Amino acid sequence: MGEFVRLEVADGVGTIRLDRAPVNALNNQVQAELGEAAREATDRADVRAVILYGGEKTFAGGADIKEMAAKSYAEISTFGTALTNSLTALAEIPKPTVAAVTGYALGGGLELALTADRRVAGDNVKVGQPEIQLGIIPGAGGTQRLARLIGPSKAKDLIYTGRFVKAEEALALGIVDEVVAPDDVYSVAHKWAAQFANGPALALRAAKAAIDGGLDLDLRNGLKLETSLFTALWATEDQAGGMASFIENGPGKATFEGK
Ligand code: CO8
Repeated sequence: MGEFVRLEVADGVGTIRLDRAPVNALNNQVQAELGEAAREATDRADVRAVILYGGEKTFAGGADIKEMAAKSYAEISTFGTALTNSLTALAEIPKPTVAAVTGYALGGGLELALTADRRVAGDNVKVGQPEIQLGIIPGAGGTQRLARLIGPSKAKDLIYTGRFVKAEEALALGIVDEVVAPDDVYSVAHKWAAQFANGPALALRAAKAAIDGGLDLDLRNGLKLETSLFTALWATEDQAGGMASFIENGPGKATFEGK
């Protein structure tokens, strides 16, 4: 349990809660605590799905500019590598993850939201990669994850200009997946996450590994990855139980142990 980042677990859903007023700026300590929370959410069997949440006001305003400004080259390269590693640990949580985005998700804040499988946003949010206005570029996945998500030309527009994007455009661009009333952001994200709390955990893990791993490969090798992950599920109780349930009781009635 960190000072600024904590993992709260209830009924199979883990919430990684950022809590560093006023805008959840990502400093060295937040970076380290995000990595710890990612590892805890990965390791704990009672966490079956994860929500990234910055509270009702704002998701995250980016890396801590005041801490970053005076760093030496050696210090910023250490910090940049560590932040990227922590965000990669979040992206690699082998369970469904969703970011509940309120207020602003800017710079490292948007990069944080991009580590999730899905983004639910309030209709008043503003997202963007404003680093160019500081004379730098995104350094914790923005040039990579955003370009892969929305395509290179749209990502270049956002990264070259640094402009803030409102909820409606963010939805149209595919940066966020769902726009809801600001007060409903967490509950809508929670409803999505909760449906996996009693799901076939190993099949969900395989689905995420196949999609995310396959996107880094050519089609032929992606299909090989899929085949090996698919066939490995015959080692699970959930495959045996899921198919037996279908044969005996018809579709959609199976219950899963996550084993
Ligand atoms: N870092 C540090 N302090 C911040 C940050 C930040 N990113 N954002 C806001 N604050 C502080 C403000 O300075 C202010 O502090 P104080 O009250 O002491 O004056 C307080 O938070 C509130 O901010 P505002 O008064 O500006 O509040 P507004 O509601 O008017 O605006 C915004 C909020 C829109 C979030 C605005 O503050 C803003 O534009 N912030 C900067 C956004 C930004 O540029 N983010 C990108 C940062 S760079 C980055 O994320 C790189 C990531 C990759 C790093 C990899 C390492 C190599």
